[in-house]
Amino acid sequence: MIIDALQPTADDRFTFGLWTVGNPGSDPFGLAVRASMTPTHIVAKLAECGAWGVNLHDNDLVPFGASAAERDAIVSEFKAALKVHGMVVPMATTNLFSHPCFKDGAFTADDPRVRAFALRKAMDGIDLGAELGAATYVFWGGREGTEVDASRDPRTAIGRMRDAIDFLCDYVKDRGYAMRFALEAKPNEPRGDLYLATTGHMLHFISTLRNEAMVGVNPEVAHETMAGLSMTHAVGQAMEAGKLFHIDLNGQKAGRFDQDLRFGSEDLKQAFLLVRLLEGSAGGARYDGPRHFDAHAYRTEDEDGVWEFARGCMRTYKLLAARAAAFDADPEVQDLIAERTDPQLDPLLADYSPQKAAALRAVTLDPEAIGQRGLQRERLDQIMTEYLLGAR
Ligand code: GLT
Ligand code: MN
Ligand code: MN
Repeated sequence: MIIDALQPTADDRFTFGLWTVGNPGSDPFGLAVRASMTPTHIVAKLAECGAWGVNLHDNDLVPFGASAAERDAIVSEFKAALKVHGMVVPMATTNLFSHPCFKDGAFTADDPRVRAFALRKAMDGIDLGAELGAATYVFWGGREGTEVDASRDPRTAIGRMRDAIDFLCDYVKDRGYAMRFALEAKPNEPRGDLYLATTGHMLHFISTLRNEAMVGVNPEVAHETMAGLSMTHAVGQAMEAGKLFHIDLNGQKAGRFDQDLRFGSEDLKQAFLLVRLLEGSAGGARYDGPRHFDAHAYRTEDEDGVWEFARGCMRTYKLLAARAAAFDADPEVQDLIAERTDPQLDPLLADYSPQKAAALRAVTLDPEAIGQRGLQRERLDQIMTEYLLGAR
C-alpha cells in the first residue's frame, strides 16, 4: 500500500472552525454565494478530508436565543456526529461581535448591561466548550475598539478587559474545567481601531492578569500581517514566553482588509518560516497544540471548492514542514547558521557582576574588523528560496 505522505493524520492536529469552511462567501458588498451547511455535515466532510478537529463559536452551533431544550438537542446531535466521524473539538469561543448589542464593545462596552450580557454569554460558551471537551477557549475582541476615541479612555477599556478575563478565569477554576484561554489580537476591522492590537500587546496585557498562568495567545497570520508585522516574530515571542496556546493559520497580503485566505496562498516565505518555527526543525522546541486554519475559500467557489481549500491548507502545511526539515538537514545550511561561540566572551554576556563589567572593558575588540565581515545571508536566503521552489 502506498501511503501518501501528504495525507493528514490525527498527529498533525489540523483543525478548522465551523465558521471557516462554513463561510458562505458574503461580504460587505455582496450576498452569500454558497448555501449554508449544517454543523454535522461539516464534521463529516472535514473528517473525510483528514482534519483532526473542529472548532466553534457558541452561535455557530446553537443559534442565538435558542431555548435550553433546543440547545441540548443540537448539542447531543453534534456530539453524536463527532463520535461517528472520530472528530474532536479542541477549541471553542464566544461570538461577542454579531449581535447589535455589541456594536460598541462587549467586555469594554460603557453600558454595564452589555458587559453583564457579554460575561453571561461567555460563561455559557465556556460551559458548551467544556461539554464538548475543548481544552482551549479563544477570545477575539472583534468589537473591543472604537472609531470615536473621545468616547472612552483607552485605560478604562483595558481595565474592563482585565476584569472580564480574570472573572472568566475564576469561573473556569470554580467549575473545575481543564481549560486555558488564548487571546487573539487584531489591529482593526470591524472597528476603526481595536484595543490590544497585536500579539505583543496581548502578551503584555496577560502579564497584568491575576490569572496570568492560564492565559496565553492565539496569533493569526492575517492579523499580524495587517499590522505590518512579522507573524514569525510574534509567534517566536509567544513561544519563548511559553504562551503559544493556539494558532490561527491563513494567508494575507499586507495593507489589506482581513483576507483569511488559504494557508500558504500568500507570502510563501513567511509561511515556510512560520511552519519551520512551529515544527522545531531548526532545533527549538516544537509547538504541540492544534494547527487551526482560520480561513475560508474564495468567493468564487462552490462547496467542492471549499473542500479543495481545506485539503490545500493541510497539504501546504505538510509540504512546508517537509521542505523546512530538508532545509535544516542540509549541511550547507547548518554550516551557514552554525552558532558562533567564544569561550572567553560568552560567560561575560549575561548575569551582570562588577567583575564581568570590568572583564568586558578589558577585552580587545576590533569593531572595524567585525564590521568588515560578510555574513553570507544572501547565500542562506537563496538556498531557502531554492528549497521553496523545489530546486534542492
Ligand atoms: C472571526 C475572526 C477570527 C477569529 C474568530 C474567533 S471569529 O472569524 O475573523 O479571526 O479567530 O472569534
Ligand atoms: Mn482568527
Ligand atoms: Mn482574520
